[in-house]
Amino acid sequence: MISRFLFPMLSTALGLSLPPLARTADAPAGVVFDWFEYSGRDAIFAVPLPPGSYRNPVLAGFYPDPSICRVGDDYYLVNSTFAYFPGIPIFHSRDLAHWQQLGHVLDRASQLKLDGLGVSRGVFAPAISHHDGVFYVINTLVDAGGNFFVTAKNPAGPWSDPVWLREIDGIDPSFFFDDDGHAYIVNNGPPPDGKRLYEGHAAIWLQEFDVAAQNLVGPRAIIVNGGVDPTKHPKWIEGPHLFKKGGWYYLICAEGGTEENHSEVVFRSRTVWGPWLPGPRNPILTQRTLPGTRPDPVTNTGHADFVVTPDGAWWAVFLGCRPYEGPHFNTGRETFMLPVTWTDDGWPVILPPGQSVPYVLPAPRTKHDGILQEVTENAESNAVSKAVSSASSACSCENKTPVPLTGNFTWRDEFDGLALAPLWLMLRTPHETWWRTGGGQNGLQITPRMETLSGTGNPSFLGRRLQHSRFEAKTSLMPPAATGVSAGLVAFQNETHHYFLGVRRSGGELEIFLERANGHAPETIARAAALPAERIELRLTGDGRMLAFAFRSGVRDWQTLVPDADATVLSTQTAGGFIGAMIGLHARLEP
Ligand code: 6LW
Repeated sequence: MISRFLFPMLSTALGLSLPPLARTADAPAGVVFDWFEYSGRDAIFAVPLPPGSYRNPVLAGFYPDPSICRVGDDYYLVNSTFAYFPGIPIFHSRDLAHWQQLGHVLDRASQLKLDGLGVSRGVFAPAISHHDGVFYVINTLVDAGGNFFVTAKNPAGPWSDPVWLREIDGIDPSFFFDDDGHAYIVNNGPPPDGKRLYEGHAAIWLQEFDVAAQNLVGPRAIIVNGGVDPTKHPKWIEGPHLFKKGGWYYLICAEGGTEENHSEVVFRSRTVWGPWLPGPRNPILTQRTLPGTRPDPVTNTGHADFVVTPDGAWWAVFLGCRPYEGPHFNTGRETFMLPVTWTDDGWPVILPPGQSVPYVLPAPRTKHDGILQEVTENAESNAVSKAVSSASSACSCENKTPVPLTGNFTWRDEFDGLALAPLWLMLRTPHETWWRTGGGQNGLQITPRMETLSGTGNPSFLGRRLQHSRFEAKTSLMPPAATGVSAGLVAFQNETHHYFLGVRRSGGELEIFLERANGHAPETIARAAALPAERIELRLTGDGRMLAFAFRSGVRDWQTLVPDADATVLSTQTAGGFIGAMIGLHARLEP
């Protein structure tokens, strides 16, 4: 009974219309993973959270380019996901500080074709808005179609197929629905006449949008050329958002590039077409002037979006990073939040110059904060939080155990739901269903396939975000029955930077191996024989730049395979790109 319904239900829960993977008589069986457990223990998160306060980052780990909107008492937030599938997680909150994932905006293969893309291409910065009962998410699919938007009546989905905006180039589009009935799309684009006068020279473009016809109309114009001070050759003006307050139009943008010079800047104008005057105290957020030696630094801050509470308080979400040593961070660009203050002369400030981003600060005051505070404090304790599958999370989730998204916690998935928890992502668009969970089946079954972590296909790999620099990830699996199959635990940054702690059969024996890709093709850096056992456990422990890989077979104690692998292999500084590391499960046919 169960298997008859399993595949259709899975497909619905992930929004995929995929044929089940055909198994020929001689194809190896799926590898069974019994459970997966992830614990994070960052020192900065051990600082207690006083009542009425919240913790930064609000979304720890690879949650970059946040965009936010409010509808009544409800807030919604989205992030970029590059070549991961499903794309663009959407979160809900009633108090701005505690978020729960509703699902993904791009969860169908028909919406998101990522085939062949490098892992840092694809879904760049999205922007979410709500207008006239409709939610809009606008985005750029880099190297795979360009700018588009999708719409939904219910933020939990279903979201429409993409409406492509072929006439716009550049990235980071954002809608602005004016109160006079006009609507606009503002985005980053090329400098005037496409002539870059210096590296990083870009512009902010504006064009009117016809809501009824769902297309762009009228002239396209540059409203900011270069950035705040063109004489200083500002780099990478991007991530624009428009809003109106007190008779002024405001434009906020990221400037400086998404690394150590990142910042947020502001302009204002009496008309939407300009002239746009830069604020007198730009940047309104940056950490680039702070000493590199400060403890627990938050770096690379910028790419903000604003929201106003029903009682008129302004808040900014933005991205930032938490390096563990020098410039190295493995947790990617994370979502932070700070209050916005307004100066007497009518300019917003996120953080005055020279101040560092606080990790704990007073929460927004909302009528819901009492209830949610209690829920989140429970989730943040050492109690093990269990996976909630996406099928049940596409609802108003306040009564369910929230999945912890920040702070220290342990999260365990026994894969007993009929669908994968929405934290699990895969590389690029799947074209067959190679994973199977729950419904009385054993744990998670992953069908080994030829695609590898180094390729540009959709390998049999499910990953969740690394959210801490001090962490432990463990799994238990049935060793592959057949030779020619390997399976295990992966720490993935990109195609050329990852670790694979695997189990395989070699000459009738069980072998544990560690593969490392560090800028080149993967190489095996350690091997050990394991005792025959029905189950093998694999463990990855991280602490700053040290990674330790261990295994346990049968009842024996943990055996360390490699005690001191280099964690900076997984850092953005080493690997480049826009994404954070993922930890997950993988099965493959041996190359
Ligand atoms: C994004 C751009 C940025 O589109 O990085 O930090 C790019 N800001 O605005 C990729 O996330």
